[in-house]
Amino acid sequence: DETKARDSPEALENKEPKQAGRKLTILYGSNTGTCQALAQRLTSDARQHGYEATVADLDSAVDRLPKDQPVVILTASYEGEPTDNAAYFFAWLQSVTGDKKFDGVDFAVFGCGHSDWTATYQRIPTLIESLLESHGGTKYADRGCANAAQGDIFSDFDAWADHTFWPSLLSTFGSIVSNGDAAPPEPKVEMEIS
Ligand code: FMN
Repeated sequence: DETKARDSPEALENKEPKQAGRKLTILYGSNTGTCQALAQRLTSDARQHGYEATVADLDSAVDRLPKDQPVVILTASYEGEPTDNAAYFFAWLQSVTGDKKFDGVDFAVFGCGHSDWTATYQRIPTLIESLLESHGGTKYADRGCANAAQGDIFSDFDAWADHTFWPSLLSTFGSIVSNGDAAPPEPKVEMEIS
């Protein structure tokens, strides 16, 4: 019976190598660790959505924003300026000219801020989004924002991730988990009629 199952066409189909997870790049700008922690959180969620995530700070992406996989940027602002590990990245974005540089860059942005900084609330995430867009980048999910002055940054982030980020990412780029693995059949329930 086992041999039969192994040699059946269905069994051979199941021997096809599983595709590796799709790729996702997570970039953060963080001074005191909040956005870095959110990046770690997203990384562990990625796997269960069929994505293999790479995490790095924004400065490591200067002149190398990937164009072959979606990018998600999580960042704070300080007195309206970028974090220490996003300063080169932000200066580089501002130096870009023309409307083609980020053709092929698919991105989404989440900002952490504090509304006590009234004039510069969410300045850096907002500017990163508009600079990427104005130079040809494509936004695949609406920007999220958390305000440290009210509520909890982590639950605001989770709400954005669950209701905006993942649904947009999965509908734009697909998911191995949902496309590749058929749901297991319903167990048969046999009822005894007496
Ligand atoms: N948030 C803003 O939205 N705009 C600001 O201009 C701003 N300036 C800040 C300046 C200081 C000195 C501090 C302590 C916070 C400021 N914030 C501002 C709030 C931080 O961006 C927010 O707390 C964020 O969650 C910090 O993220 P991080 O831990 O990843 O660095």
